[in-house]
Amino acid sequence: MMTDAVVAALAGGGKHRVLELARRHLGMELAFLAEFTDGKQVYRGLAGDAESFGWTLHDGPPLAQTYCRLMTSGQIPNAIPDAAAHRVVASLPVTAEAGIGSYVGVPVLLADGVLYGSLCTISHDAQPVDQRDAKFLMMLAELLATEIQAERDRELARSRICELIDNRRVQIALQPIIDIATRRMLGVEALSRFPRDHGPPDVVFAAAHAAGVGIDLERLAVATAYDVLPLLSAGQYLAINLTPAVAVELARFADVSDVPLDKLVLEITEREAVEDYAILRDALAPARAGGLRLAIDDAGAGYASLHHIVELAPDIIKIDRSLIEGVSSDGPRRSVVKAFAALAADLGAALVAEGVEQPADLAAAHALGATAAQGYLLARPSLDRADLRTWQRSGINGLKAVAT
Ligand code: G
Ligand code: MN
Repeated sequence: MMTDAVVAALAGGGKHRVLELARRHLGMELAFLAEFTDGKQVYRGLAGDAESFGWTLHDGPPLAQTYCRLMTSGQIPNAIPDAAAHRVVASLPVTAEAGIGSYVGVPVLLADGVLYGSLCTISHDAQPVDQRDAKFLMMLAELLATEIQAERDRELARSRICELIDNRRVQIALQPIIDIATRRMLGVEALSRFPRDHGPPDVVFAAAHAAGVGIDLERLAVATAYDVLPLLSAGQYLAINLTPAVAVELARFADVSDVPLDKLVLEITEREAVEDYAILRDALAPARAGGLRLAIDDAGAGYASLHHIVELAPDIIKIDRSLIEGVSSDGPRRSVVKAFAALAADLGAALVAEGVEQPADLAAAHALGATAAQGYLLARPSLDRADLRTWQRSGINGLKAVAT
């Protein structure tokens, strides 16, 4: 019963409710969570009549004069039913100053065994508290410690991401998209890369969104990718990747007047659902009217099945690499690519085969109707601006990264 209440209290947001639960269950006047920091006992949570004890949040006395320090160092027990009758605490100044009659306190230990502080309840009157009450508080302390640890982890993750954003530590890797017939570069896809110790890009973006700064990171990535625009030859495009939700958000605040929209392709992945197509269509309409092209990325691999294509009338369809790998020898894959080719032709969309690694798959995709391709076979997704210049001069053969 009590455990359910505790879980509900935590799920319902937190520390204060757990403190309130501790106070009520023990029948005390005040419950508090204190952090031991810089030699002080700082109150991080107070539930009950803190004022009558003269205590305020984020304030606290030097640790040396506290019950909690004596308790965590084993000099007093966890439960003191009558402070006036206790040899050690009776003479502590705080006993008279705050008017403490009884006390139950337990340490709060974080996952790594580090002492965070204490969870305590106090009353002005003497109360028949005992070790059973302390045991109950210990259980709550464990739950609070989990919450505190999670908060710290979140804060750490947030500051790591903010450091990335503040110092603009994103690099853009480029991967050409090639016209299969002519081997000319139609455009480049921009892929964000972050310092290795932050993990792969999708993990970094997910962490940024979880930390509430996802849009800032997305905006930085897009702005950095735009640096490539001046390097493109006439007719070539820069493709950037956004999830549907981020596309709506960025489009809302975008000042599209500075961007050569006719050189830009927005890739929307099929791996993410679109909650409301009308909202996405409306958000993108001004930019599309100005020349922005829309590509459906990872087509055939997403949960959205064909909905994105039907609802968004893309200019480009990019077939996911899971359908391209082995297309030269796999009947069902051939059928799917052929169907995409028919669909693309009907919609007037260009068809790109993604993730081409084998010459036979490239030839098959071409024969089945894909006009453009992208993949390790043609160029790695790791070109920088200098590589791009080389490419502009000497085409596919000028690239050291090209497989043969
Ligand atoms: O979903 P999207 O198409 O934006 O994904 C691009 C990713 O695909 C990049 O991270 C890139 O590293 C990867 N990629 C590009 N070409 C190939 C390829 O030929 N094979 C494989 N396995 N991955 C590729
Ligand atoms: Mn893409």
